[in-house]
Amino acid sequence: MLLTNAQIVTLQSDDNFGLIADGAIAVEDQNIAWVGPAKEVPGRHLNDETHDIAGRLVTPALIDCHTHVVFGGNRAAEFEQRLNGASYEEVAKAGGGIVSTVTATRASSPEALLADALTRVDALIGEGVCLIEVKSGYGLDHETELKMLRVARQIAQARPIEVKTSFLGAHAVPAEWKNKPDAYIDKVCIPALRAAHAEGLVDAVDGFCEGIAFDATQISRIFDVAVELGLPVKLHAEQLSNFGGTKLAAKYGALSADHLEYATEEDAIAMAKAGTVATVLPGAFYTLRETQAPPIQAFRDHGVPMALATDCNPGSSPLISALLTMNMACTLFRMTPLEALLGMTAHAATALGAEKRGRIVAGAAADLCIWDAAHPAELAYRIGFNPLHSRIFKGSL
Ligand code: DI6
Ligand code: FE
Repeated sequence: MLLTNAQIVTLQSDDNFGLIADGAIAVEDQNIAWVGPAKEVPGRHLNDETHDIAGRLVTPALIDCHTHVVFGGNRAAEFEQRLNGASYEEVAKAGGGIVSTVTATRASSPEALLADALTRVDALIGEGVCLIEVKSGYGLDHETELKMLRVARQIAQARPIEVKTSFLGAHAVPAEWKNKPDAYIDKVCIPALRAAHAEGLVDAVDGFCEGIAFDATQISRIFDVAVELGLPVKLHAEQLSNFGGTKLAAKYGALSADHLEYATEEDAIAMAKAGTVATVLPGAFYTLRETQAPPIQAFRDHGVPMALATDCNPGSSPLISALLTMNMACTLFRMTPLEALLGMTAHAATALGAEKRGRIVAGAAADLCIWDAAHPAELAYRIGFNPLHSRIFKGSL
């Protein structure tokens, strides 16, 4: 296949988005075989099946590198209670909060979990997303953690999308292990991780390093098992306080540290040295009405790549839009439209250890978006508007 008459946002350089004004892309066997100016198309591609895309904009497909799209129920009632004056603690005592999602997820059949997750995945696909990460972490028992990860794998069978899974057994201490976080890690979390890995269900290991969840010592015991199993790690770090997660993540050479509102310049330096991506999550910042933004300038100054993601979850970020995430990153965090697009493409790919994704370059996967837009800044600029014309997944329109 040969795409012609395209404005190609290659992201091969930061200079004007790496734009090729009148370009062509040749696709062969699910990969990009050639990209360049229209008048330089090599002779071997001139007889390919040609699609004139009428001057539209082409970007790499979007990547959502931090989601919790598999979960039971929702928390709209809790949202309402809080708007009527209930505190987060009161809601939790009344059976709300993360515990209610754990209860609903345990009670849901795999079929129901999948059907529910697909409603969210379809919305992301409709905006040009071709790769998502999906975490466990609402099971918090052996059986349900594995059930969530099997459902996450099934998403990629049910829809034209690629899925990377992260084991997040260390998301919260479940009610039955209250005040016994270490026992929970030893008796539930680590055995579930080993079993999930043995079943081929785990691409990375994640944790929630926070006062209300697990400390760095507890997370490091899980990360040690990840290292033993040859799995990369990532971490929810510095979301509500500076709790040492970023330095821990850097020490383990994590793919990414995520949230990072309370990270410091020193944390940014540690991440730069370790090659750890900073994944920022404006949906959670917005929903929790946080006022301290992540240290974006420190990430820039020290050359830490910034990824962006929805953090789609029923509690702190019921956000199911990659485009709105990009807009929020610009408006709330003062990221530029180029940084937002890199955050949803090339840097998101790095945060997932996904090679050959996120830039339009020969040899990369042919996962592309065609937009009814004239300039790449338009993607982050509008609020609640989707200019996607079509999506190419693994070389197929
Ligand atoms: N950070 C968050 O903001 C969510 N998980 C996490 O590690 C909260 C999840 C929830 O409230 O259900
Ligand atoms: Fe999260």
